[in-house]
Amino acid sequence: NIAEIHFHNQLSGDSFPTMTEEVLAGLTGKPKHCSPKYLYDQKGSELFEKICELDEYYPTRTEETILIHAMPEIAALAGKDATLVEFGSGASRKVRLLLDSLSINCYLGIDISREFLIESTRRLAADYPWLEVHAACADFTRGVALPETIEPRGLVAFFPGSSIGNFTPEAAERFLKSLHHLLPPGSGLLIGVDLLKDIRILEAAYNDAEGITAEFNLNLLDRLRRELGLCIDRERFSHRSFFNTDESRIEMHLDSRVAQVLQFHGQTIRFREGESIHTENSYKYSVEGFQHLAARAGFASRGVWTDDQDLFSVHYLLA
Ligand code: AVI
Repeated sequence: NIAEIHFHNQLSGDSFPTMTEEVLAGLTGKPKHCSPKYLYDQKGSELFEKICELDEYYPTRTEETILIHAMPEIAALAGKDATLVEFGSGASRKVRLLLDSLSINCYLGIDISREFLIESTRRLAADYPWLEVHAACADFTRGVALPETIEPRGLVAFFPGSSIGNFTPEAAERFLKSLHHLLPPGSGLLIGVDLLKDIRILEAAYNDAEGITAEFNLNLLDRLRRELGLCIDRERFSHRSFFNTDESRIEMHLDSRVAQVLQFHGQTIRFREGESIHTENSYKYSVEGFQHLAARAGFASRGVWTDDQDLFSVHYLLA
């Protein structure tokens, strides 16, 4: 019993560098880096779902608790018959909380991981038979657009999980500006933002005892090997993450355990022992710091909620 969804491909028609070009530029860059979006192949998306269940990884369950408590106020702000657009929908779990409590008749999930997106939106369509469900496989770091069949009325954008923290603050502002441009005045943006806190709590969340985060990070190398034919051996790298206080961000790296040389598309890539590929940043904000950033992008704050330990925040912003 497969529920029907309306499927859309990359929502922007512009031409962008390919994955090979981007990875090559990152590995030959100084310092070496790779965009965190490439962490999310099928396996990576599954590993991320496991991370969300970990004791150490507080953001997911904390955001859910905040959403549950704030739901009556969020419902009042979102109004009736809204269209919900979720960025980085992943397993589409949190959105169920909204679907159960808000007045929503159309849902669009946007995610970079195609099969994962199709599976999770199909499940959603089966569980909410009255809901019009759309899925768009798109890389929203390259700009945002809506499929033509989605009416840009009564829109509520949902960007949970503090994925905004995976952009640099400058890129976050650009992204929010483009969202502001896309959303008609009066639309809402419900966004989860992780907060600055005790370094020990932060570092534990990205260095879990079971090693799932390490596996999530190292899976990137398996993906580059499988999809791009890069001769790279995960045994020669190790996961490292730490809080960079000056930059207010968790950094995730893959450290080369040995000095090594790789060949990729005619380029020689040399690693010193201990040299890393920087694979992710996860910026942490104060409530006010994020409100200022959102204001610079044109959004007005209509509500902000946190948990009783001030671990995480959820903001309702008005376009
Ligand atoms: C998706 N994103 C918000 C997660 C984060 O916390 O920055 C990705 C993640 N990386 C390691 N653990 C989780």
